[in-house]
Amino acid sequence: MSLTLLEIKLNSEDLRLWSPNTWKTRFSLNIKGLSYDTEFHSFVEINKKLENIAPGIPENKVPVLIHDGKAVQESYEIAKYLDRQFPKPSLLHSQEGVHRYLTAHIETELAPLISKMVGLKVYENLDEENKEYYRSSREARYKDTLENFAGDQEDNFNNFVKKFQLIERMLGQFVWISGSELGWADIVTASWLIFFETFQPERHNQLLEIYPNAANWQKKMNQYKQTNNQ
Ligand SMILES: N[C@@H](CCC(=O)N[C@@H](CS)C(=O)NCC(=O)O)C(=O)O
Repeated sequence: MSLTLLEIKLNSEDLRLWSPNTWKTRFSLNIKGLSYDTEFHSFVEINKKLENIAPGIPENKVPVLIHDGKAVQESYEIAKYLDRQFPKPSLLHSQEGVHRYLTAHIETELAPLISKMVGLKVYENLDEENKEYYRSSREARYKDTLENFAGDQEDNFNNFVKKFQLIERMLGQFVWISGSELGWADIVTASWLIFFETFQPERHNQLLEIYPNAANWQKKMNQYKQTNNQ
């Protein structure tokens, strides 16, 4: 049996595992205790050659997981696929609606603020060709320059802290964000926090000083960051 995860790389070897979306799949595989290989591609390579590397995928995006020659794309689709192929431990617990609701909150309320706080740092860690691609694709998406999109960093952080309260409250009542068992909502939150920590370590630590439940939860999630497959 072979599993290969297609990842996205920046210019620096020190920033090897940074992408929130590929971390979602990394956590999914690690939680299930599966072994896998990792293949790194730049933004430009992904956009030029992904269809050749992983035939049949609909988008030029990672994560893509190749399982015995079959390519599966999109972190949530991959999680569902892994639950079908390797049922235990389950990531979705047959509770797709609950996980989708929780992750919609994370992806629409928290993730955009993280993107504002880290976007320019991602850009700084690209070579010239990838910088050009990143700037033009993001500016088309934001309909604004990277600099304007980033906005006021103090405001972004204060907003982020406010919106994170919901998660802190959940973690006061439940062991995991997903409830009594570790699941997809935990994976999504932890993956976005890794993105934040990679580029804004001080702000990230500041957040966890404010929210002790989240700090304890993150320690528990960290055991699933460990992998021999980097
Ligand atoms: N919803 C997708 C998002 C995938 C995604 O946006 N991946 C980024 C890496 S973090 C990507 O491949 N971007 C390539 C590009 O922008 O050209 C998922 O969760 O898999």
